[in-house]
Amino acid sequence: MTSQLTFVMIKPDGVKRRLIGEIISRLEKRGLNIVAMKMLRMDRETAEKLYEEHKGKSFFEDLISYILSGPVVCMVIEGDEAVSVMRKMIGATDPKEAQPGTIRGDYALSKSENVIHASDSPEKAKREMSIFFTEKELNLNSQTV
Ligand code: FUP
Repeated sequence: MTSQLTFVMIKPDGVKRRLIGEIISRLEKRGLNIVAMKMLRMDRETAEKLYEEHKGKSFFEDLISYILSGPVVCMVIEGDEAVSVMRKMIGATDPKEAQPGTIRGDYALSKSENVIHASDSPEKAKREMSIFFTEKELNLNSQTV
C-alpha cells in the first residue's frame, strides 16, 4: 500500500451548481480520507500561482477570471495511490472525452468549466496543497489509516 496525499479543488461552477456534497460523497465512498478542507475565494495572485504552468497560453486569462468568479472548495485527500485514483475519478480535462461514471463525465460538458481539479503528480500535489494549506493545518488533521 502506498498512502499518498493529493490536492483536490471543487471549482466555481461545481460550487454554484451545488455539487459539493455529491463530490465529497463520491470521494468518501471510494475510501479516500479528507485530511483538510476549506472554502475560499481566491485572489488573482493565488490563482496565477496555481495555474503557473499555463501562463502565456491562449486560455490563461479566461481560466483566471473563471477561477476568480466564485468560491472554491480546496481539499487535501489521502489514500492508497490517491493521486492516480483521484485523476481517474475526475476524468479527462475535456469533459466531452471523459468517461461516464467520472465526475467530469457525469457533471460537465465544457473544457473551461469542468467542475473539479486534482493534482496530476505527487510533486504537483505537494506544491498545490502548500499554496492553500499550512504545514500545521495538514498535521493537525492528518489521519492514519
Ligand atoms: P486538468 O489537470 O485536467 O485540470 O487540466 P490542465 O492542467 O491541462 O488544465 C487546467 C485547466 O485549464 C482546465 F481544467 C481547464 C483549463 N483549460 C482550458 O480552458 N482550455 C484548454 O485547452 C486546456 C485547459
